[in-house]
Amino acid sequence: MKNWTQGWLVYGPKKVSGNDKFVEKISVLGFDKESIILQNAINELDNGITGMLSVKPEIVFDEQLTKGLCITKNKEIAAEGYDIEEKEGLVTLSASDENGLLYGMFELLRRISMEKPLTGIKVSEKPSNPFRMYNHWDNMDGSIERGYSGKSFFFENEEVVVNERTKDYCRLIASVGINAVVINNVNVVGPATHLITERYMDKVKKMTDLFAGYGIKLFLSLNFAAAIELGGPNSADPLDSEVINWWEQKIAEVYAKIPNLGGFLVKADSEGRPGPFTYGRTQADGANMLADIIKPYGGIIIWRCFVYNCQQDWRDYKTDRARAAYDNFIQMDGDYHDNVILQIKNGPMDFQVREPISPLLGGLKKTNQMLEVQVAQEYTGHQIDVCYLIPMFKEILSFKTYCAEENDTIADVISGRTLGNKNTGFAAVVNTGNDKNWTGNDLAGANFYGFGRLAYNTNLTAEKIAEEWIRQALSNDVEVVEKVLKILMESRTTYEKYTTPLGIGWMVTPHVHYGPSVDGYEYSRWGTYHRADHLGMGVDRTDKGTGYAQQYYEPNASMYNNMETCPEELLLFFHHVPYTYTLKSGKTLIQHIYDTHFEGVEEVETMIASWATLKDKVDEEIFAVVTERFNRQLLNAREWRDQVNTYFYRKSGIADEKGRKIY
Ligand code: GCV
Repeated sequence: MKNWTQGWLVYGPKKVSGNDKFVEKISVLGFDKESIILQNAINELDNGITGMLSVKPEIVFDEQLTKGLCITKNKEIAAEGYDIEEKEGLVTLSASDENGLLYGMFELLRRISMEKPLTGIKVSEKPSNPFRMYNHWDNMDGSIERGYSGKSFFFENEEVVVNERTKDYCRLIASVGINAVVINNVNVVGPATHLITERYMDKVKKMTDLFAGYGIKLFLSLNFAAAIELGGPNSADPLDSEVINWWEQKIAEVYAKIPNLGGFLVKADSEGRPGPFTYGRTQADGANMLADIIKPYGGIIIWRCFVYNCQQDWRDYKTDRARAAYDNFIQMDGDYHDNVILQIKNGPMDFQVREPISPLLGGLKKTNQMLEVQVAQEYTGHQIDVCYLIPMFKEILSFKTYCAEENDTIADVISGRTLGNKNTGFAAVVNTGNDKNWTGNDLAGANFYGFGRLAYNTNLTAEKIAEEWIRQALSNDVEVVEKVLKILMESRTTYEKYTTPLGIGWMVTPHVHYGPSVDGYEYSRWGTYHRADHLGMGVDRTDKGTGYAQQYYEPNASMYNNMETCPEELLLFFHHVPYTYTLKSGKTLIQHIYDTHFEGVEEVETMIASWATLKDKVDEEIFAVVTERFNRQLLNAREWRDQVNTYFYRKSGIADEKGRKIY
């Protein structure tokens, strides 16, 4: 008996909607029968159909059917894409490659699971982004940095674990179109540095092969100073020939053993991690050195841009952490070799519930870029509080950067449309662990599911993705779908209301990042300040302040620079604003803070009441887990409300117009 669930791949009995007649006989034409991906796809189809429709399909090869399901190779279809069409009782799934076949097969299962008829189906899909990637921050002792769902299922006691659960993980992520995964934390310390040595290579190879059977490339996070730690030269200088020789040998060794490894992800010169800056070299020097060595093997170097000074003085009003990624990377635009991808966090700070889009994204005009978001809820409620993140990711993707005449949104940049490049994509720090339900809170499964779906097709709406997840993971019952959809769709706004106002961010308990501590980071070295005094709050990032707003192309630069045109949800990110400033709603800033904090808690209460009505309609265990998390969310929301309101009441001395309880 597995002690983990099947997530959204729940193959229990479904309303048949005439779907059974299409799957009694299935023929595969033109694909290599020996292919592991094909075999995995067929097994999945077989299990899914048997479980959902009580039909045991007959599977044949290279026989053209007139009724039923034909899975056909068609070179015209885009890479990793698929077409499905039903005509006169025959469903044809066509793809040009095995990934496309696998994704098309999962689309069929999804439809069946959602009780949608296959009759009349006509879809044509191709991936929006070349790389669709999950980043795990798993450590080799089994802990997970910023993990809220138990321990790692990749590592235990400094060993690599490959088992049935690894396979189920592959099935889950392949079902939503993920094609690349980094299994270890970007902070590579201790035994993780040794993942590229004999000690671990057999196991890593086993995992790489298992992943490959689901069309997924395995990547490893790399310690930039590995040479020093693994007995090579006592340097990590990327221009030192001894260092280069050491890496040449090391990478040859790794690829001799694991020829299908995707490549490496590198966090350098960041939060104490070593990097090229130590040797007076540029980030491009570091990335290119590795990229040139790995190139003959078809490998990719993904280089993170989360490089900032984390030893700041809070008294210093000029240094601005928000500027750092752009300042550190923009000058070398065009210098990065073509198998380097710069991975850039969505915002200039660090995964807050509201931030502007990093000006580096699209700011770079000659460099491969990958957008990094965080599905793990580090700053958005630790998977205790519900926070469906896909609406936020949609906002990010649709942001117009003005980096080109056309095709200038973030979605364009990371799909490769803007520059016509192919080494681009969308990555997320994922929210899984070895908890039975994978994500701690079952409702956080919607983010785990949703990121993959969105990365595959950035045009899907957040509602559609949520509905798909609810129907597959919870129930097709209309009431369940409607109520959970409402909860998910409103959850980010609610979370934002009871936590930090108008883009200011932070105010969290330091290090842990759950629960309020308004001044927790105010006098720290981390560059994360709200600058509140008795008259107002917010950071002046205009041309009169830190100048951050000038990092955007026009008209964005002027829009943010001017308090009147700055989008209000980001007002305090860009401006220091008096508490008495009148917002477009007609409310003063201080009244807005009070109102949103009271509303936020009320909205949590409403969600809880709505969830409670579903007791007899969802799985008992899921109901209990989510209810327990909701209870904790309510306590958290109240604490945020009372601490934030009290803090700003005491600072400003301005009373709530509605005379509610503030302490
Ligand atoms: C993996 C934030 C997190 C760190 C994380 C870092 C990063 O600072 O709090 O835990 O480290 O981002 O993205 O590298």
